[in-house]
Amino acid sequence: MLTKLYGILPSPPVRSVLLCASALDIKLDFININLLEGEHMKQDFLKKNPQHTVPVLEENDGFIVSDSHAIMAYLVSKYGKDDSLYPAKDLKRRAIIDQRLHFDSSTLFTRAVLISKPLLFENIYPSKERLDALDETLNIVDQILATNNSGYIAGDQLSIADFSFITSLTASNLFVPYSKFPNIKAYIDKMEKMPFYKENVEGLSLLHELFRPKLKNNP
Ligand SMILES: N[C@@H](CCC(=O)N[C@@H](CS)C(=O)NCC(=O)O)C(=O)O
Repeated sequence: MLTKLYGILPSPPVRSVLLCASALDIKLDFININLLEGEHMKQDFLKKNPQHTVPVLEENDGFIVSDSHAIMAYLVSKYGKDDSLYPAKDLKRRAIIDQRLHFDSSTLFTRAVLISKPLLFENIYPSKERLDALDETLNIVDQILATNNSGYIAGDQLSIADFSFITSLTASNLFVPYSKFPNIKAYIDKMEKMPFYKENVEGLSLLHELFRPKLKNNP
């Protein structure tokens, strides 16, 4: 039996795990959890993840781990042919990747969610403060990419941090267009050409379909 991944395609962190699985060339059994119908609040799912978020990974021996960043680190360590996407022994490279993963968790994805969640569930249009906070974050990402100057978000090669950033950035584009951030634009153009990127396409377009009508009807 395949390892299970609980999620929903429009979710950026779910897609990060799918990009990672594709880069590792592993198949997962995808189980849809419809957040819009509240399936993440049902007892069966809450037993797996009391935080009621997707993605959640479940191994056949009953091992369960949630959070896309933790899941990707686990998948590389357990199933990777090598550890290049998340090094076990190169501590300095791993520290930089960890910094980016925490930045995504604490700031980039979170600031986008502070806009998307009220809009999706309560039709609350984002305040200027929230849009400015996301704009400020994208400016930081643009600077990281400029300083790094490798085409990757951490160090000079592909890592799991790229899977987090590419899904968070392409989702944030709904609210703050990245056209004014040249390094983000170049980064996305580069990632779109990578073989694993195909896993981002359908979910991203579903996310845009969900939000576009809501954004059109607001100031
Ligand atoms: N840091 C988490 C964030 C996961 C997350 O917030 N997922 C959203 C969907 S994009 C969710 O499940 N929201 C439902 C909820 O918060 O109840 C990760 O990377 O997995």
